[in-house]
Amino acid sequence: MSILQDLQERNLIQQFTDEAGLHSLLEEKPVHLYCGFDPTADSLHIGHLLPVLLLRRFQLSGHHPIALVGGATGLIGDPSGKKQERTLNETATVQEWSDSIRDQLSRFLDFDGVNNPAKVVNNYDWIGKMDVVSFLRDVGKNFGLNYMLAKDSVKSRIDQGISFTEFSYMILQSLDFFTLYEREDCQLQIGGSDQWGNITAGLELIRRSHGDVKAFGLTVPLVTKADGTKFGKTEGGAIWLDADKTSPYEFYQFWLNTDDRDVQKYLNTFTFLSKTERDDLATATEEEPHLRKAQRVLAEELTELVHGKEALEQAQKISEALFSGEIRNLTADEIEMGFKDVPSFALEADASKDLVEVLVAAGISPSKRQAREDIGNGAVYVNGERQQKLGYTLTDTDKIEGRFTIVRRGKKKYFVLRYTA
Ligand code: 545
Repeated sequence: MSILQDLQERNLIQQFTDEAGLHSLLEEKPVHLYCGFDPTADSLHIGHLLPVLLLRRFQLSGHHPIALVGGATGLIGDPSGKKQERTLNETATVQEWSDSIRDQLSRFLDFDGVNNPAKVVNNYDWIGKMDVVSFLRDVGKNFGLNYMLAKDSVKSRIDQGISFTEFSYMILQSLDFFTLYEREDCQLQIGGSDQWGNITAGLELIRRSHGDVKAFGLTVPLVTKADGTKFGKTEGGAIWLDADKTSPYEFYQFWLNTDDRDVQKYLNTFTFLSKTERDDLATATEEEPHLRKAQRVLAEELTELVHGKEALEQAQKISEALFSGEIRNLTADEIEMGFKDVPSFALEADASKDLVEVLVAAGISPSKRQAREDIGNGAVYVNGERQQKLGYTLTDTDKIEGRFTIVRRGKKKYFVLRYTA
């Protein structure tokens, strides 16, 4: 199967500029292609994952991916898909974010291969040095005002307002494509569907100086959810690729919670599993939906891809411990991840820890009488073990690494006691 057939089968293509032309180019030789990422935050989130993985798919089929970090464009602000003018970020901040985005992107690509190693570039290297006269004479002259006003990113902002800064953004992205075309023989730009206008503007610029050349654009569709809510957002906010912002456990749980109606689509677009493997999982969902096998594989594939094998194993360990209630073997760090959204209560390390008093103080039981009843009924668990002794006092052995004690009341209600010095 050709790469384009594979992408089509996975439903990974929204739009092409010239399907037949691109198909024959990709079959003819290894092609250089790029996708740009503006440092508008210190991390990518899963909304950026499809184009990143698309670069990887192209690399796996022998092509040369280039990840562009928008050190310059990140200082300007792309109006595409934005209802309002952005506030400018500080130069130093954008610089810092550029470095983290570059490191993240690098994890998905292979730089060592002898045949088709990946590349990371930063558009500050050419845009940052450009003087204003050259910009207006050599680049700006190629863009008609009507052409620019007709772009969605501008047209949709006319009433609301758009600065000259954001209005000019498409020229910078076009200059990038043009520069990479000349310097790196880059013939294809990919991006999300919001990037269509910027990508085609770049093709226009290349055509104006190189005539009827072979350069192409391709966009991936927006990821949607069957329930109509926005993909990639949870109550806690975005699902980041940075483990410090979204722990591998949360990341794993996010995919595990995928709706049956969405899981096949996500397996197609986010994983590298073969058609047969994906078909088998579709059958599993149909025949034994309660086992959630497809969700489990999806969560495993993505957690390993983004965070590595060890982090996946840890996420699984935490998930199993929470599911079975046997949390004795969790480390304090694992508890921190697994119990992030669980109510917690601070306790002074050397205060008295009569269990009844702790249950009331932490709001786990509403009164001392109820607390005693809960303990007597066998509804109270300390670190996963039932504690039925009235008058029990928490000791140092109940402190996991001196930091936490996990109390459970009933089947599922968890509380974290955190010890403060
Ligand atoms: C800059 C210079 C170029 C080519 C492209 C760009 C960036 C482009 C853009 N892209 C988006 C983006 O989001 C922030 C990511 C880092 C926190 O704004 N003008 O930079 C997203 N992009 C990936 C997909 C996208 C797009 O990085 O294309 O559609 C999201 O899926 O919104 O020469």
